[in-house]
This record gives sequence, C-alpha cells and structure tokens, in this order.
Amino acid sequence: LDVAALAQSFPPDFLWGVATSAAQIEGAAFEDGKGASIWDHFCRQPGRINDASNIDVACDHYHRYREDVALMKSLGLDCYRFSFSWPRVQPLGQGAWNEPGFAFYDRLIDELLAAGLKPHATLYHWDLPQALDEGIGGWLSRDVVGRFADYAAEIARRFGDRLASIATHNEPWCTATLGYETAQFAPGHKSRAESLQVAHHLMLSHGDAIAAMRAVTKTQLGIVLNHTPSFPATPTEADRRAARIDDGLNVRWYMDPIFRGAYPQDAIDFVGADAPKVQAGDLERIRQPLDFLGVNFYTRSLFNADGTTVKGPGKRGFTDMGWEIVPEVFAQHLVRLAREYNPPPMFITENGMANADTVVDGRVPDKERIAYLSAHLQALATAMSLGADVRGYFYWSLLDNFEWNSGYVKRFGLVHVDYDTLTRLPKDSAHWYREFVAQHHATR
Ligand code: GBH
Repeated sequence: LDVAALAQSFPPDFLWGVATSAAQIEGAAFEDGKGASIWDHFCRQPGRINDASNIDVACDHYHRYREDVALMKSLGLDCYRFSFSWPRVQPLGQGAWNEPGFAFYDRLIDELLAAGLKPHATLYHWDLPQALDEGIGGWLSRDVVGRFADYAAEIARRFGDRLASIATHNEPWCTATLGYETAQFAPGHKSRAESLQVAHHLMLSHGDAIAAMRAVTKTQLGIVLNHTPSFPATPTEADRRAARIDDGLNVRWYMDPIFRGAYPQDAIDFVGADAPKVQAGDLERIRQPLDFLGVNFYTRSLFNADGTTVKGPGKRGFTDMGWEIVPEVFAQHLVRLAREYNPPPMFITENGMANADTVVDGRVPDKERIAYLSAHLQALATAMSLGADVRGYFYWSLLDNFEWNSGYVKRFGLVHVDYDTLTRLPKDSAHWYREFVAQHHATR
C-alpha cells in the first residue's frame, strides 16, 4: 500500500480525528455532583458485565483530559468526537443543572481549542440519568422526549458557539435493541415491543432536540447511526428475505423516518403487534433537516431464514470481538446511502477494531489494527470516488476503554491503557495514523 498516495487522495479539507464517549472513559462517576447513570447502576448488577468491572474510574479521563488532549495534538489530528454525560450536567435528568459538571466540559473544550482540535459533541452515548429510569421508566416513557430536548437546548446554548458539531444520539439502534430487546446493555430489558417503542421515543427526542437547538445555535446538527449491513447466509430466497427484514430493522428503521418521514412498511408488517405507538404529528417532528449524518461502521451480519445469524467466512479475518473484517462492505454501504437517501454530508463517526494487544518492550505492535485501518481508509476513498460525500473520519477509539458489557478486556484504542497505573502508551497504529494524517496535511 502506498500510504502517501492514499492519504493525498482525500480532499484537502477532509478531517481526521478519534472518538470516545463519556461513560467509557471519564470515571469520576460520583464526583463533583454527578448523578448516577443507568450504566453506573447496570455495572452493579451481578452478571451484567463480563469481567464484573464498573466505570467508577474507567480511564480517569475526567482528571487526565489534559494529557489526553496533548496525546491527540501529538498525533496531529484535526478533530475529536466526545460525548456529554447527561447526569454529570443534570443529575436527575430534569430540574437543577450541575455547574461543576458543565465546568468540566468547559475546560475540556477550551483545552481542545487551544490544541487546535475541533470539538464534535454527542449528547447521548447511552448514559441516561438513572433517576429518569427509576422515576418515569426511562426511554419507555414518552415524557423523556421533552427532558432530552431541554438538555439538548441547554448544551447548545452554553457550548454551541465553540462546538464544530452536535449529534443528538449515538446509535439509537443499540440503545433500543441491546438495551430493551437483548438485555446486553443497560437497562437490560427483554422485549421487542419495548425496544421498538423506545426506538420511537429516541427518534422523537432526536427531532425535538434538533428543533430546540436550532433556536439557540448555528453549529452543525445531526445524528450518529450504526450500520451493520445485512446479508443472506446463503443465496436462497428465505435467507435473502431475512436479511432484508434485518436491514429494515437496523438501517431503514432509523434512516427512513429521519430522511423520508416514514417507518419502513416491510419491517412494520414483520413486527406486527410489536410495532410502536406513533401519534399524529410524530413523523413530522422526527424529520428535521440535518447538517450532517454520522455513520459508524464495524462489520456486517449474515442471516439465516429464521433470523439467526452465522459467522461469515472472514477472508480478511475477525477482530477480537469476533466481528468479520469486511472493508468492501463499508465502501458498498456508503455508496448505497448516498444513492438511496441523498443524505447531508456524512462523517464516519466511528470505525475501528478490538485487538488482543500487549505491551512488548515498551511498544504495542498492533499490526492487525494497522491493516484494518488502512483497508477501511482505502474503502472510504473508493466510496468517495463513487459519489459518497464524506467530510471526515473518526477512529474508534482514542484510548482502550470500557467496552460496555465486555468490560475492559476488549481493546479498541490507538493508545494502550494500563488499567493498574492508567498509563497511556500510543500503539504502533497510533504512529501509523499520525504519519498518514501528516501525509494528508502536506496537501493543504
Ligand atoms: C459502538 O457500538 C459504540 O458506539 C461504542 O461505544 C463502542 O465502544 C464501539 O462501537 C465498539 O463496540 O453483534 O456480532 O452481530 C457498535 C455496536 C457493533 C453493534 C457491531 C452491532 C454487530 C456485530 N455495534 N454489532 S454482532
């Protein structure tokens, strides 16, 4: 691979960054007035987290953000995607604001701007205030929609002029499906009807938050969706139908209301009585004009006729999560989105891999991650040459961090974290990415 040629094939103003989320890195879970989130609570329930860990300390980013910003600066990055912790700034999810919580994000944003890094924020990366879950039933309650719009407006009012963009939700499919249908994520429910009602409330809260933020900020507003393209396990008609249904439930369930004003009819028919209760006017509220679409891409899924999945052939291997490495699907999917939806400018808001990294003589030789990254960047360049309008790429993640129900054993970082000492060590992939970005910057 000619790294310089690949880097230089991206438009001069293309942006390079890394992404994180509050619950996965901040720690300081009960400091300076922060309220508990549903993940603080979930981690304390036996059996929920594979390594029985919690996020009381995580990467201690709350206290080490200066070091983390300096790391990003040393990598020569353009931008950083992080999330606000709602219970840190509004402990109960309604009512009183927590000024020390806002002060943390104020310091973080100042530090980023001083380092020449553009801050891209997400409002909800899964850490709902626990008080809202206990008090009104969390996302199952339509009342959370208004609470979320108030929170969004407050963030936009205070920080909008210093943020390059604000996304409402990170991966609403995960919040709804993994949180309320499969029970892998907080709050750990198991009901498809609940999951689809939650998804509707997430969509509605997205639309209302966009409208509320428009009134107080001029910054770029959008949403981040996770897309795991669905393929049939075999070319039979029954497997193809199952893949098509899953596409309706994961890609089109979110893309269609946002960009076309309707839920996909084939998926609505498939879920039958589990379909969400939608009130008159809801779909108009969801379909707000957006400035950008964030796409998170990791892998694909292969479906049997009965809706179960099988592991793909893995011609390029699997990550430490067991996810099949399929960069060609990444390219194909971005081109599909461009053709079928004509979306606003896209950002790749997450892409990356977990790898069984170890420190060897003061280095982390993660050649698998370099291969994943370079293959996906090539695929991205291909997609752009075929018409996908993508403006930036954020590697997931800056740091090894709390990988949700997998705990700390799955490492996605460009930077290794020693969880005993909290020492950060850039992996070989971080050095590779720094060199790649420098080659691109040479074209500016
Ligand atoms: C993202 O979720 C999150 O935004 C981020 O917080 C997280 O740390 C990161 O990715 C890594 O997981 O389940 O085998 O069928 C991504 C979640 C990943 C969920 C792919 C669906 C499909 C593979 N998605 N997954 S499989």
